[in-house]
Amino acid sequence: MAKAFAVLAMTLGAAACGDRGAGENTATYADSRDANAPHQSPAFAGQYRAPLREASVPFDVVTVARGLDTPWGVAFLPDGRILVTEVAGRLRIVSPTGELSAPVAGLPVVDARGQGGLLGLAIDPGFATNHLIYWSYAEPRGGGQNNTAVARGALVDGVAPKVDGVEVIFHQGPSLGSQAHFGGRLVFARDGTLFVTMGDRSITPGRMQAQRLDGLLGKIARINRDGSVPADNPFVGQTGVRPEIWSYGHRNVQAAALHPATGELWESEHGTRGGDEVNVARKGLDYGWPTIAYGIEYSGGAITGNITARDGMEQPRYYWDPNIAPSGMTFYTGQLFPAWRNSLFIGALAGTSLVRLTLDGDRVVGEERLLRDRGERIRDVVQGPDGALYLLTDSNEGQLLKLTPKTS
Ligand SMILES: [Ca+2]
Repeated sequence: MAKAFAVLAMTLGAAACGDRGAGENTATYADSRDANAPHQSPAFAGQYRAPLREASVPFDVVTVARGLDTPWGVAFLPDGRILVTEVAGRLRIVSPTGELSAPVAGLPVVDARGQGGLLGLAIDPGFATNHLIYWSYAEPRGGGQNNTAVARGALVDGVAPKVDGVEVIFHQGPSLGSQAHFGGRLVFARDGTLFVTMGDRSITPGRMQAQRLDGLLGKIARINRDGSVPADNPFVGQTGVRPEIWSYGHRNVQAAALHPATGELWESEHGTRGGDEVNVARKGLDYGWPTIAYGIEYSGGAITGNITARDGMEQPRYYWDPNIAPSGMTFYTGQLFPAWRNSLFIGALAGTSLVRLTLDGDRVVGEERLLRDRGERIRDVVQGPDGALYLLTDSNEGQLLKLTPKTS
C-alpha cells in the first residue's frame, strides 16, 4: 500500500500529507469521532479535516412551517412564496407566514419506497411569465423497477393549486430494482441548461455502471429546459454514449449549487463509510466512483481496488471521514450575515448539523458545524430572497427553519 500511495502521489504531482493519525490535533477539527479509514492519506493538503473555523455568528432559528412529512427539496418563487416537496409525492406551497397549501395536484405518481419519492425542485428562470417549475422523483417503471426522472409543469395558483401541461422531460436509464441512491438535485446553469444529479442506485449492477457512458447511473446530466440535449454537452455525437452526461463516476449526489463567482457546478455526494465528497463537477470529467474512493464499505472492508487516486480521475475538493451524509447545499451571498458570505453551507443528515465550509478559491480552508445542539437531520438548505438561510429537517414531523441574525 505504501508503495502504491507514493506512486500515486507522484503521479498527481501533489505531496501526500502523511499519516493523519499520530500527532493530529483532533481538537482543532469540527468532528471528534475516529476516522473509518485512518490508513488512507489525502491527495493534497486541506482535502480532509480542514481546521475548525468558527465565525461565532449569533443567530436565531425561526420555525417558518411545521407539519411537513419528510420534506426533501425547497425552492423560492419570485414572489417570496416557497415550494417544498414531501417524499410521499406531495408538493406544497408555503406562504411567507408559514401556511401550507393543499398538495399541488397533477404531479405524476412517484415510487416512494426507501430513499425514493418526490425529491428536488427548480424554478424556471422565466417563471414570471411561463410559471414553469421542475421536479425530480423516483419514477416507478413496473416490476419493482424505477429510476430518477424529471418533470415540469406550469404552476396554477388558487385554493386548489395544480400543475398544468405536465411533461416528463428526463428519464434516467437503465431502470433498476433498487430503492436507494436516486440523487435528485436540480440546478439551473447560467446558460439556462438544467443540471440533474443522480446516483448509482446502490446495488452492485448499478455501482458498476458509474464508469460506463452508455447509461445514466452515477452521472450528472445536463439538459435543456424541454429535456433535449445541449449541442455542447461533452459526449454529444459519440456512438453508444448517453449524450445527456455532463460528468460521471458519482455515487449519490444529493447536494448541488452554482458557485456564485465562477458559475461552476459544485456538488456534494454520499460516499461509503468515510467517503463523503465535495466536487466541482466539470464538463466530461470522471469523478472516480467506484474505481477510486475514500473510506471503506459500509459492510466493512476495502472498496473495489482499495485505491484513492488514479490518473484521469478527479480528486474531491474535500472529503469527510467520518461521514456527514450531505444533502442540500448553497453558497451564502446575502447581506444578513456578512461573516458567512462566500461560505458553502451543506445539510448533514447523519451529521445532524449544518456544515459551513470556508473557501479559498476551490480549496476548503475551514469547517464549522452549526445547529449541532438541535440534533436534527438537515435535508436541504437554500438562501432566501431576504438573505436568511432556510433549512428543511428530515423527519415525518419536518420543519422549514430560517436562520436570521440574533435579535436579543
Ligand atoms: Ca469521487
